[in-house]
Amino acid sequence: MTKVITYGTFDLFHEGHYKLLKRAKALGDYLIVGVTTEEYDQTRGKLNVVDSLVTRIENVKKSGFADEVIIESSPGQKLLDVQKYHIDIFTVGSDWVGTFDYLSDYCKVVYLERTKNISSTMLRAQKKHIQRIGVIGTGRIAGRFIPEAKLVSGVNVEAVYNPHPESAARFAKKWGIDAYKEIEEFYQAVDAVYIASPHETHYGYIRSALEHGKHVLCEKPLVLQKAQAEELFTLAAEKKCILFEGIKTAYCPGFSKLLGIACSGMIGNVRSVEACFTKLEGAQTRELSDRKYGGSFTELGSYVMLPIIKLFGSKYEDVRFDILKGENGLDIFTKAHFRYANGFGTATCGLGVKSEGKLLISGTTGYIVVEAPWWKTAYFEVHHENPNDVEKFSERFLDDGLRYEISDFLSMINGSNKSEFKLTRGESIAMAEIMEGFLHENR
Ligand code: C2G
Repeated sequence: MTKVITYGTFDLFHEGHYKLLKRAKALGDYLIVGVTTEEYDQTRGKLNVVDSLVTRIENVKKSGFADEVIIESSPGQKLLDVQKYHIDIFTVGSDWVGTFDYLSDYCKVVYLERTKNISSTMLRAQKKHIQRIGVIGTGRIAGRFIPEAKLVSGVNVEAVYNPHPESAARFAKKWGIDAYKEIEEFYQAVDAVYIASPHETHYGYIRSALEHGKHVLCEKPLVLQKAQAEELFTLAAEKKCILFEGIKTAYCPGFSKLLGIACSGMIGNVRSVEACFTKLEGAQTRELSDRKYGGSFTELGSYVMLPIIKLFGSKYEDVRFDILKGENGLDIFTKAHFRYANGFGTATCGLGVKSEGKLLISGTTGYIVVEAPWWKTAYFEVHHENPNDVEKFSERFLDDGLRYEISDFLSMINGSNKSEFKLTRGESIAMAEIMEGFLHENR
């Protein structure tokens, strides 16, 4: 008798799960299915799991392919199960290729092709909707988005669009999704889009996506002009669509905790916020060669403005820029100085100057310091006058950390406005205004 084992969360049970189990069963005579516990999914950083363990087990049983269901509750369990149950074949979807090769010393490891498009009749029949996401742009960040989206239950990245069809085809092949040459067809295939194209193209893509009734998660900077941001948020409201600016820091649990503490009075009244983010780039990179929209502030300014705007608000009295330019006239190091009625902020960013990437929040009774990479906030300290009086805080920030914004985006689409405060329209509009002021002065 050939014994096969497979594992999964099996949340919002869909056709992809069904087909996987069917093919797993066909590999042998007896199929064991391991269903993950909520705790295990939390430790491995999976967000938004909707169905309870009991429901997920029931759904696996209902498929009719499982001869036995077990519970998976810890990371090392697979190796033990394979030995304990005398398994001949371990199988899982192709999104995991390579990950479980270590089991091949004990049994055969088979990766079955993942089902690309899962929003089928089966889902509609169950009245559960999985948001089909399409990606616009195929650069580095788009590649980071896909593995992160896999860890958010309730979304499925299905499509990619790039005006250069070869780039789209390459990206689609790598990630097992569909490439579209025509943007109209692309919009037909998805419910929401993630825009990760060059900065200056954001406005056009956001507009067209909203006009097609698609929710939008757009990489920072959302747009480069205040009026464009206002217009797009108005359009989103008219179309009853979510428009969300993806500054990952704003949605990560550590940063939310930090803001809560800064506002709680633990350091008295906040009087100064200094944020710095530098990342050395070669002269040939897009960031340093795109004469019109490249440079350090358009690239990194959103991150360093964020804590200032979050803590002091959008109504600054003045903002002034100190700019160091490279040979081609692009800013390689920029400081934006903000003045508020009760304090000031400095946002420093660099692509051609390296500095200490720190976030320092000073208050009337103490200060908060977050070392680099503070934009992936995982650990910070609260200090007071007495140098021995230091409180330490930490939160998880997993992998590339995009899953937090994807999870909040999904909650907003599903009708919960509970995360809107993390980055409001007013804050995104204020940042677009500052970008506009910067570009006006310096291009
Ligand atoms: N799957 C698929 N097609 C999809 C979605 C999922 O073939 N469109 C497969 C996955 O590759 C996996 C199984 O269905 O083999 C269950 O998927 P999930 O519930 O997403 O579970 P996953 O996070 O992949 O967990 O220990 C858990 C395992 O490592 C897999």
